[in-house]
Amino acid sequence: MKTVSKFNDAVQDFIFNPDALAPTFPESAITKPFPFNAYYDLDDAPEIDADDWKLEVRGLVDNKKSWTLPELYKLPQVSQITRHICVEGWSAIGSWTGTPLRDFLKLIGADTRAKYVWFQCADKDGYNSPLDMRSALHPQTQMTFKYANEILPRAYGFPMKIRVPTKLGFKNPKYVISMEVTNDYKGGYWEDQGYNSFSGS
Ligand SMILES: Nc1nc2c(c(=O)[nH]1)N[C@H]1C(S)=C(S)[C@@H](COP(=O)(O)O)O[C@H]1N2
Ligand SMILES: [Mo]
Repeated sequence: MKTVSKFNDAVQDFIFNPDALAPTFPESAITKPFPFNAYYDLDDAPEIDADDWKLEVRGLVDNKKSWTLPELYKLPQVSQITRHICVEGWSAIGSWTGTPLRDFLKLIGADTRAKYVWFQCADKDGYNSPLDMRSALHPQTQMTFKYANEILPRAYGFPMKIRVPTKLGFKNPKYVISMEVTNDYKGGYWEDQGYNSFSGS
């Protein structure tokens, strides 16, 4: 009984406490192949030229400079093996490597009292998603540059995605081109179609 109760405590903590850590897994648990998902087929996924790409930083930040990929690759990176859960009824475990978003927000002098970090993506008909600041500052929320220790493949969001293991899949934007620190709720691709913006813990 004690074990079950402990398990329940852990689950409840994860559901109701936005600062709780998402479970992590061993390499052997990784789902192969990891699924691709978007609102279009893989052939239509953005083909981003690394030399042209820049991450634009906007809104309530001290330093609005745009970042090139070589500049971002120089930031300290960490790895996580976590579960991605899609509302469409599948989940998969993967390995992502990158810079904790909270470290980057600190570096750019973001006003962390602001309500959201809003991400825009390069998809042909647009994709965007707001992330509440508390989740943006969560220790496992990551600016991701690698999948399975290799440069992030096109399917999974080259050159950069935001990995938020405490949130549902659609709150993990791929092909990110800009981030804006803001107090305004700017909506998102799935959020605007009725999916709950919080969608996680
Ligand atoms: N730019 C962009 N990001 C996106 C999507 C998308 O269509 N475009 N789909 C979301 C959804 S619903 C899921 S489940 C995951 C899928 O990520 P994966 O292809 O790495 O599995 O990406 C999310 N981020
Ligand atoms: Mo999804």
